[in-house]
Order: sequence, then C-alpha cells, then structure tokens
Amino acid sequence: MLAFFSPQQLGHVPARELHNGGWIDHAETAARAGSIVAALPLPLPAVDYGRAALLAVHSVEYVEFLADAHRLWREAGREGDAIPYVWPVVARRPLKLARIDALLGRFSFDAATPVSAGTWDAAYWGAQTALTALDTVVGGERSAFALCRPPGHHAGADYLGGYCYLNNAAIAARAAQAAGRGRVAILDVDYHHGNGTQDIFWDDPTVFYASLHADPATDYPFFWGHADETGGGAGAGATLNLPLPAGTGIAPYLAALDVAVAALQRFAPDLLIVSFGADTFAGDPISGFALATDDFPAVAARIAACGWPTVIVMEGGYATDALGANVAAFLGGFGA
Ligand code: OKP
Ligand code: ZN
Repeated sequence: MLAFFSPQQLGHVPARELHNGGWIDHAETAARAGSIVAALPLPLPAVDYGRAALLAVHSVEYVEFLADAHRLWREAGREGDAIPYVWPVVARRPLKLARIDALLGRFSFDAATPVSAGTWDAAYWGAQTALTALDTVVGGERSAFALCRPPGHHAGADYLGGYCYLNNAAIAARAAQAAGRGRVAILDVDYHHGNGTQDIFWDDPTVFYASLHADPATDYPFFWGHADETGGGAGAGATLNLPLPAGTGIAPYLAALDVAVAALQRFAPDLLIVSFGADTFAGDPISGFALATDDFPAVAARIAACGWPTVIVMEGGYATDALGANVAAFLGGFGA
C-alpha cells in the first residue's frame, strides 16, 4: 500500500500538557512518526493543495487563528508554547476579542494541545498528506495510508484539542465528495472518541461516522461519544457510537467492529476513510484496551473485506517503541 508523509510534520514539538493537575511531557511526539516511518517502505511526500481544502471543513476564523496563534503568543511576551487556560463554555457570544488568551479559549476545548512554533506548518502538511493519499485512491488505487501527525479526529470546525489541530479525516472526506464520491463513511478505530469528526458531520446525512472507543463515562473526551449520540437534523442516524469498557480485548473488539461494519454496509459508501489509532494496543501508556500487535491484522482484514476504496489516516498511538510494528501489522492485514 502506498504511504504518504511529509517531514514538515516533525516541526510540531509541544513541550508539555496539563494532566491530572500537573505538567507532563507531551505524549504526541515527533518520534512517533519516526517509529512508523522506520517500519514502512519509504513513504512519499505530500502534494500541496493549498488552504482551500482545509476551509471546506474549518472556519476561516479558526484557520487564521491557528496560523497566527504562536506569533501572537510571542508578541504578548510569552515563552514557549501557546496554551489556553480560559474557555467561553458554549461560545455564548461571538465576541471579537484580540487578546491571545481569549483567542486560545475561543478556539479550543482543552489544555493538552499546545501551539508550538512549528504547529501550523506541521498540521498544514498533515492535512496535505491526507489529501494526497485521498487523491491516490480517487485516482484508482484501492487503498493508501496517510501518516498524519499531529492527529486530527478531536479537532472540530473551529476548535483544537486532544493533540489535534486540523481534522485530516474530515478534510479528506470533503475532498472525496468534491471529487465525486458523494457518500463517504468514516470508521474511527482510535482508542478515543473522535469528537471533532462527529461534530463536523453531525447533521450531514452524506457522511456516516462510526466509532469504536473507550467509554466516555470514564475516558477522554468525556463529553462526546456516548451511545445515544446518533446524529441530528438531516444527519439523524448517520452517527454510530460504540463505547467499550476498560480492558477490552480482541474478541469483544471484533464483535463491536462487526456492528459498525454492518451499519456502514447499510449506508453503502462510495469511499471509506479509516481514522486509525494504535492506542488500542495493550502497552499504550495513556489508554486501557488490550489489543496485541498480532491482533491488528484481523481488525484491518475485517475492514478491507468490505471492498470500498479506502484511505487510512493516522490518529493516535503512544507506545512509541511498538508503534511502527503496530501500524505495519494493521497495514499488512489490510492488504493492498
Ligand atoms: C488523542 B488521540 C488530560 C489527558 C488528555 C488527551 C488524549 C488525546 C488523544 N489529562 N489526553 O485520540 O489519540
Ligand atoms: Zn487516541
């Protein structure tokens, strides 16, 4: 399977994140991408499609904020990474505030997602990597892998969070539609619920979002991903959440995957995007499922058996030493 990666994605190097009341080293490191690259045949660089494809998903205010945030932070006299500390709860008034702290709060939902000097470029090229993989599949390849980093599935139309800045899977989905693939399914098999993807397509009947993830009653991102969230308006029924308990191993995981796949088959997509996180791995330092490296091929094979043109977009996975082997196992199980 063709793989895509752009070295600009390594320039995002946030130092710390707020966790359980203290500052810890940021889990989403550039070394993650290095582990994956080392385990795959040499990936190809991304093509630059510009900002337009990002703006099919994200608001122009948000994209301009993201591109400017670190500069504004430095101009405010701050050191290091830009980090929010105050939030408007439900964005109840569209105030045009200029102070960087107000902007950070307006366009984020957590304090685990710093904006470093290289964040915009890295996120931008991550999105271009997803678009390049999508283009390959639209051009006739049966599948392609986008090594996106930072990840994307927690980022909404106008917010960052959960280590995510631009929603790579959503951007690829909209680009697929622009290329004539009207019905797109997104299957999210990261350990965490993809709240950004869900929000973006919540009322859209043309993009089906299905996710297997840790129960948000006990796991991040808490406020999304519960089983009774099934889409709204015209998109009612086009969101499927399958929360799973701590300790979930491969047998119950595959049973839930069968439920998701059956729903996707009823939807009958023209193209599938897989948000793939290897943080379902038993050794993941921030997660609680129990999949083994040797379990990933079965997960991928079940998805591949559907036969849809498929773009696999990298999301999480924080056991850096095992990450390359876990990704290679998944891609190997998918086949060509
Ligand atoms: C990104 B992806 C705060 C913990 C914050 C954020 C997890 C983001 C995961 N105590 N953790 O879905 O792999
Ligand atoms: Zn995750």
